[in-house]
Amino acid sequence: MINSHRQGMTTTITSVEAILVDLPTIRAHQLAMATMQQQTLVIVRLRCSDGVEGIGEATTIGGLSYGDESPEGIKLTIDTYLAPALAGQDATNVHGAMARLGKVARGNRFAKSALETALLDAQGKRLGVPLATLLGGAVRSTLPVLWTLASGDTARDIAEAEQLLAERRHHTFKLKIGRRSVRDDVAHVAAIKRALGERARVTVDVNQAWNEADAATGIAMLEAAGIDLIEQPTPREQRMALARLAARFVVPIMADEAVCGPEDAMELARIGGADVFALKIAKAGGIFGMLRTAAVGDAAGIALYGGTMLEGSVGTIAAAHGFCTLPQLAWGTELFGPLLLKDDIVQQRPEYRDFSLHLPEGPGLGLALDEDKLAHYRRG
Ligand code: MUC
Ligand code: MG
Repeated sequence: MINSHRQGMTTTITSVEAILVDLPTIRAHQLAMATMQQQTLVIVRLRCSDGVEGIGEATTIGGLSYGDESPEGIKLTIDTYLAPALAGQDATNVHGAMARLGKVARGNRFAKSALETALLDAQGKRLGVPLATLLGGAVRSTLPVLWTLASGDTARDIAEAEQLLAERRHHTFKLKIGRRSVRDDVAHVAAIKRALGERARVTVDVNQAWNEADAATGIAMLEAAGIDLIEQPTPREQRMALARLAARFVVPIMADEAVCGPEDAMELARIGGADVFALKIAKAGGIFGMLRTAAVGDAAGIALYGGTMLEGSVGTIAAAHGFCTLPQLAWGTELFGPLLLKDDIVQQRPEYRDFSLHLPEGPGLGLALDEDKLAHYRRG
C-alpha cells in the first residue's frame, strides 16, 4: 500500500455528479408542513480512477419545509463546492475525504451524507464486501419497518392499514398530525387505534406543529387512546419544552428534528429532552455521524429508532446498512421510503416482507442503478 502510494498509484476520485430525480408518490402524503405528490431525490455518482463508481443519495421532504437544505441547494453545493474539493483525493480514505469536505463546507449535512455513502459504496465494491461489513459488521440482517398513514382521510388510512397488516408488510403505523386542531387530530388518531386495536402499534409524528400547551393537552388524550410514541410535538429549538413533556408523560417522547448529530444528542441527554432519538443519516451528515449520535443515545440510556427522510432505494439502503450495525434499535425503523414511490431508479427494488426490510447482500450498498429509469426521471 505504502509502495503504491510512493509510485503515485493512489486510487483517486475522478468525478462527482449530482442528479435531481423526480419520482411520483403512490398517493398524496400529508405532513404538518407539506403535502407530497412526488419526491425529489438527489442522486450522487462518484467515479474513481480504478473504474469503480459509488452511488449515494441526499433527499429531503417538502423542499425547505423539513430541513435546512433543499434538493436544488444540495445539487448546487455539490457541483460548486464539494465535488471540486473531492477531485483528485484518495478514494479509499473515506474519513480523509470527509474531513476535507468539513473544511470547505461548515453545514450541508444532507449533501455530505450522499457523498459519504458514495465513497463507502465504492470502497465496498472495491473490496467485495457489503457496506455494513466496512462498518464492522451487521448484528441483524433484517429491520422492522413501520408504515406512515398520511392520506389525510381516516377511513382510507384504516383501509390502508388493514391491507398492509393482511399482507404482513407492516404492523406498526405512524400517523402524521399537526395540520388540524388538536381535537380533530386526536379524534382521527383515536379512531384508527380503535379500529386496529391490539393488532397494531400506533405512533404519531407532530413535526413540531404544537406549542407546549397544545402538546400537553394533545399528549394526555393520545396517551389515554393507547398511542405508543409521540414524535417531535414541539419546535426543534425549544428543547426544554420537550424535556418538560418527557418528564410529564409516561408515553415515550421521541426527538426527530431536535436531534441531528451527536452534539444535539449530548444536549438532549443532559436535559432529559427525549426518551427516544430518531436517527437519520442525512441529519447527521452521513452514516458515521449517525453512529456517533447513536453512541451518545446508548451512553445516556436513550432508546433508538431508525428514521427516514423518505429517501428512495439508495438512501434507504445506505441507512439500513448503518442501522443493521447498531447494538440496540429498540423502536425499529421507518425505512419505507421506496414503498411510497410509484417507481424506482435501481434495478432490484429493496425487499420488504414479514414486517421487515431485508438487507441486500452484494458488495457496497448491494444496488445497481437502472440507467433507463434514471434517464427517464432525471430533471431537465
Ligand atoms: C419525519 O418527520 O419523520 C418519516 C416518515 C414520514 O412519513 O415522514 C417522515 C419524516
Ligand atoms: Mg419525524
